Amino acid sequence: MTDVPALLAKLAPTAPVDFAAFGAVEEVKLSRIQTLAAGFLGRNWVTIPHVTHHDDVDVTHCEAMRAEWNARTPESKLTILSPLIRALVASLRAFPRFNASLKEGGDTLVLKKYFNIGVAVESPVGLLVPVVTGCDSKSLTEIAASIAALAAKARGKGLSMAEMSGSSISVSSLGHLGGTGFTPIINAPDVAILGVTAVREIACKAKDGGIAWRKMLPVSLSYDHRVINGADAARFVRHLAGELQSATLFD
Ligand code: CAO
Repeated sequence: MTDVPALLAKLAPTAPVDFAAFGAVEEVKLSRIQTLAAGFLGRNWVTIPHVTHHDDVDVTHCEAMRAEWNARTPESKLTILSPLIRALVASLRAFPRFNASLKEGGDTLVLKKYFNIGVAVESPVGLLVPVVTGCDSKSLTEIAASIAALAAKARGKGLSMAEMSGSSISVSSLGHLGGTGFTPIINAPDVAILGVTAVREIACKAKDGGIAWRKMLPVSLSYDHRVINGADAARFVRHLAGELQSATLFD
């Protein structure tokens, strides 16, 4: 049997490096938020056995409905994030193990009956994950308004610890910047995080054998392999894909 503490003790220590010996450098202090986040991210990366499942989700219909919505109600425009959160809530209902946390000791799973979605927000002082509460009872407009209000607070340093607590699962969207996939770090005590990158048009085979251009959203689901197995992660993402094509997503 492997003696894990003994194994860790044998790892080479990280030696201090005098970077200035190699050329000009400048030192910049990390912000308080960055220092705190570093501790949490490092802990989560080391203590949770992460696996990331990648897939492309067809959002052609969703994007058409969103374009219609935005043309109809320009005063409350939506990005893809709000319908994505609604589809995520429906997927959590179908797969309760994704809306859970492991209790200390690691032998009991707490299944949550609430649907609070953490949303990673980039701010000048670092990454913050405020939580949009009660997403199962919020309209798309209310979800979008909550994200906007929380993001504004995060960027203005006004976010409280309470507003960053109690998530079911988290979403990290880099879609406005591009990308084809990444490996988001789970926001413990959640057991999964959904990363999304930029929607892009892909030529697919149409039913008649010709070419059909489809809008695809790349999704990257990191999950805690102690709680979720790979097959369930694949099923969860396929379910999410179905929910994003639902005719009632924008009702
Ligand atoms: N594909 C293509 N375009 C997308 C997109 C996607 N998946 N997601 C958003 N966009 C577009 C929006 O439609 C919007 O377009 P318009 O300017 O034409 O209206 C534009 O990108 C900007 O969107 P946004 O970022 O303002 O809004 P959002 O609802 O997508 O996201 C928020 C809000 C707060 C989550 C986001 O601003 C943010 O801070 N993301 C950073 C998350 C992050 O850093 N994650 C990394 C964590 S790991 O280090």
